[in-house]
Amino acid sequence: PGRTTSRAAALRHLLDRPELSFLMEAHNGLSAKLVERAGFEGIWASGLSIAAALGVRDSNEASWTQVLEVAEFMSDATRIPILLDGDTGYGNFNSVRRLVRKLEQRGVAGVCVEDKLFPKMNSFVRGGAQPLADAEEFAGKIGAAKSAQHDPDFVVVARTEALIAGQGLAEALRRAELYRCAGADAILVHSARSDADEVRAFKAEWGDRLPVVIVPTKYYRTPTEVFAEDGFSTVVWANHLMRSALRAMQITASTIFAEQHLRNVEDAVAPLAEVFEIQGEDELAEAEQRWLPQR
Ligand code: SPV
Ligand code: MG
Repeated sequence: PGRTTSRAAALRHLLDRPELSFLMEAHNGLSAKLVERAGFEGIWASGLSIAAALGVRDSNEASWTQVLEVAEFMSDATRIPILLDGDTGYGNFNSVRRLVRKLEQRGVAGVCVEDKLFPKMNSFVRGGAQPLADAEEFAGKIGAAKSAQHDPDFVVVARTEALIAGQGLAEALRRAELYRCAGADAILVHSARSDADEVRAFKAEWGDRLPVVIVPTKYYRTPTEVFAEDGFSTVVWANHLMRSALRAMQITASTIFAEQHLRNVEDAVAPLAEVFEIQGEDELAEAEQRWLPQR
């Protein structure tokens, strides 16, 4: 895509092109590889899923450098672009500048930052009690993020939680416009409703000022064609590998615990040969032939 092959350029293309694009959640190197192998063009490095996989809450209990380490494993494991869920940016405008530089160094194509307060809480817990950042302060954060990038294609997505916080469409639009003026490359508008009405109303009013990203975790019944027809840019499937891994691991753990043998589990889990293939053991064997003394 585009004039360069950088992953940031590839992410920018996914956001800017007229056809709908999809980002699939991953939370570690393995899940990132599986996203790529499934055919997806980009990865959503989900804050919720990374936290859950680390065994902590989605409340900035993992430090930002711990998240960065996970993102680096995901980046090393794949070639497709990664959009990191950067929560609130882990601090103020200055924290976001440093985050952007570190993400670029580690091959992450873009970051999404949301207009809540640090430490954040997940958008779906304790609905309503979601204090928003001051809009002007957050716009400064977006501008600072844009000023920090070295690769002109690095993507900064501004996410507004105005609808999550129950502040209504007008406030969501007001905030999105401030963030656009501050230099955001795209707007993510989030909703906790079980229908897509409020994000569709947002898109109708917003038009094509900037690409709009949505996360239909709660309005999963809305047909994807509706999002395409409305002209949304990108759909994020935000947590479904973490949730599928959780269920699969629960079943395997409880089966082995109950049965105290592996006979009923072996055929239900991935063969070890597949694990080695995904890890690239073949390449290491070849490299050993080449680089170790052959006696
Ligand atoms: C995430 O995947 O961490 C997100 C999306 O931010 S949500 O969990 O819906 O807030
Ligand atoms: Mg998140």
